[in-house]
Amino acid sequence: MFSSVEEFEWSFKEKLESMHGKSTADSTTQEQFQTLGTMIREYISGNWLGTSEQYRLERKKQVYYLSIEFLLGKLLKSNLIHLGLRELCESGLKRLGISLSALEEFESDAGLGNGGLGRLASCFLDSLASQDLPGHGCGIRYKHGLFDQKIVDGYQVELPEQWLKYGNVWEVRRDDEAIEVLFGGEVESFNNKNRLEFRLHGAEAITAVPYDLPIIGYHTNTVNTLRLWSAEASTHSSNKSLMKYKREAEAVSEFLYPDDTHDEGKILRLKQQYFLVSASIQRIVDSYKEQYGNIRKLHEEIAIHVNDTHPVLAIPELMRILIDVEKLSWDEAWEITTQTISYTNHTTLSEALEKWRVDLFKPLLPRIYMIVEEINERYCKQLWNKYPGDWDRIEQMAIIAHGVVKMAHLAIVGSKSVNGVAEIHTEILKQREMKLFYEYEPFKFNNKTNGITHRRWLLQCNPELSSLINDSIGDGWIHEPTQLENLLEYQNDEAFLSQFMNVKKKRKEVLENYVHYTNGIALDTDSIFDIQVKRMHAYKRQLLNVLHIMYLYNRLKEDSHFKMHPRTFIFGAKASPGYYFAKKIIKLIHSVADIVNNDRYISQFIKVIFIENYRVSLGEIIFPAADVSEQISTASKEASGTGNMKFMMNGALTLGTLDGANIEILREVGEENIFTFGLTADEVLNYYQYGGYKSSDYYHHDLRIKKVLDQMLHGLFPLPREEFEPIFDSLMSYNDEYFLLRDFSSYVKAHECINHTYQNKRDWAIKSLNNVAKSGFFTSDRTIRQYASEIWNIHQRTLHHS
Ligand code: GPU
Repeated sequence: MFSSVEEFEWSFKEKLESMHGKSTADSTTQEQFQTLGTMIREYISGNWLGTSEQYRLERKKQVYYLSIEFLLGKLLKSNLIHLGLRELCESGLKRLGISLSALEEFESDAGLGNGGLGRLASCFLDSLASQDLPGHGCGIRYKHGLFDQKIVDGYQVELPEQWLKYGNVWEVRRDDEAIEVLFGGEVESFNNKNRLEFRLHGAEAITAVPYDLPIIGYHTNTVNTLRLWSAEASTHSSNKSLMKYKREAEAVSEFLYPDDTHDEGKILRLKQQYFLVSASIQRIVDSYKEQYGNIRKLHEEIAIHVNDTHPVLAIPELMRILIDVEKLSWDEAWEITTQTISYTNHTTLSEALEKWRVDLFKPLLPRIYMIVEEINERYCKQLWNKYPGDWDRIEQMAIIAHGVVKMAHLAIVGSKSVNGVAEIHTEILKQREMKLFYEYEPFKFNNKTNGITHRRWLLQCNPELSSLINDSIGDGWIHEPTQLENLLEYQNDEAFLSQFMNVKKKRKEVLENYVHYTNGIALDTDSIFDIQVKRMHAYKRQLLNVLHIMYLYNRLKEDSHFKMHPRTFIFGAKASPGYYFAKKIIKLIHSVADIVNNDRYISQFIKVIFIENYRVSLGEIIFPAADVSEQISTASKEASGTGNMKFMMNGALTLGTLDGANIEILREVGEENIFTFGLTADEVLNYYQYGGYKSSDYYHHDLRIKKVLDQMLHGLFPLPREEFEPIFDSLMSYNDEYFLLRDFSSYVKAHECINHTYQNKRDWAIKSLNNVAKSGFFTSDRTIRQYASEIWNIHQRTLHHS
């Protein structure tokens, strides 16, 4: 099918004809895309089957990565690159008058995630397969992924996302592996041969149907699986009207919750969590038993990882199966469960720590609730033995307290490993947020600094930079990205530096094209592209960026001698639909953009661009075009960040606080290759603990701040003062929870430093090159190797080349 261009051409025509009954000339882009996707899926089917067969034959320990989100993006291009077939397909299609890039463009993003957490899961799948590691994903096949964002008059409007409109060419529905998940009902206890046993009666069943996606490793035969569960009505169930039951069943996998780091207290969300967990764990145990029989050794052959607390019901669900179905004792079941499950924490924001009210939890999942209660009771007893009389401590550590189930506590107690996602984040967990748990079981806690797949985030999205790298240091970096360090030998090579600068220029032109086309605004590619793309959130401080732009505007207006290198400030961000403040910031960015971009004088120096509907596929054109990467969260608040790594890998210089992985970026590149500013995490946390910050002092004593805040209410925008009053109030009446005013002057200085540094383009290019060269540490291959050896104890499969 793919052994020569001619053969490809022939196969493609055949396939198009058999699938759609059309000739190339009459076919639509959709049909062509479907044809190519199908050919690829058939092409890898042997390796897909072969991979799982071999895991079985070699009795490889396997990890299942449970995640409520997988933000995959598009798959055609990466699949072709991984298979080494892209050039061949491109030529073959060209001969048929078809543009491969048009087909790649046509594909919808699989946007089954909100942001960093879901994208991390996708990078991990890529790194598992590419390193021949036995690891699979388990998630939900949401009918609608994260909403599409439209901007209307500067306001965000959400539209339902439709990624399945034309079906999904990569998936294989597996009816034979469908399984039922039970909700509600009552727990009945009975005696069986002197053993107290439990069963549910009157529960409602929802059928979980798996759709499997192949996860194709880079230049290897390994094809792992991402299993996405879809909810359907069960054939035997329910006394409700059939239509109502069907609607309710399907609702479980209808929408992804558009929340990022906020706990969504909706019962449907809890249903989704248990649906994912129960279907996945039941199937994992089934296939284990089929192969090994003896359930007592489950933890020796299987590892189950829970991505944040969303899938943490895996703990009581596994207990339920081991006790109620496999008839093990509590102690045996607990030993196996706590040796099987591991957990990653992704935030310390208290509003993001999941808590479920008992009065919601218990009726929905009565047997699971019983088990959680038992886990809690036994745990509290153990604590009592260790800390007799210390009620206060025990209450703080309990899993159930004050009528809520604390999911993070359940996760810590029921896992063998608890990890944070960057060094500072793990330290904050150990020393502050989870201090008591760390004191009790210090051995469980460890750090796994996040990473990104350098295949998508450099090789694929920046072919110009990749070729230049290949031409200088060779292509060994693709297998071992720390080899990017060899680029440092070219720091003084003028010819190389000029090519390196040309690549950046070229990539800025690509983004310019896109923005020009979509926003109708022309950009100056000689200006500094200063970019902040990430979810809109108060702690990420897009507002600080805007305040600084308003300040620059004032500066330019007031002082005709003030000169600066032209800057293009680019934003991309979705706000959770119910997050009022975040939506206000989107409106503010558009209002500032209107003023700035339409001012003849000002717009020579500054432009402000908001890119609508930021998503993975847009990230792929945005990261390569950046000169400056804005990573300006309030120190201690951003667990890691991963966009920071994508920018760095594409040669942007970070403008960042000492937060999350920024600290590790600083360590890698050295302080001459990064711009840092602002309070440290300790300073921030001490302010929270002991007080001492008064934002109004900064308003009254810093005229720059006073001016922009006053302008927000009146004088700059043709809007009633009420429009941005909530923003003003957050900074003044509510004492600026995220220390924007405290960090403002330090942020201005860092920007001045950027402006100054950029004057020497050669020096800038060298700093940029240092960032690319030191980005190898942030490959998710490294992260995954650490998970594999330090948590999961899984090993590469042996490849038999045929
Ligand atoms: N993160 Br909790 C999300 O994207 N969504 C969430 O619900 C939670 C965390 C992010 C962190 O904010 C970010 O700092 C981190 O890099 C990312 O998870 C992956 O660990």
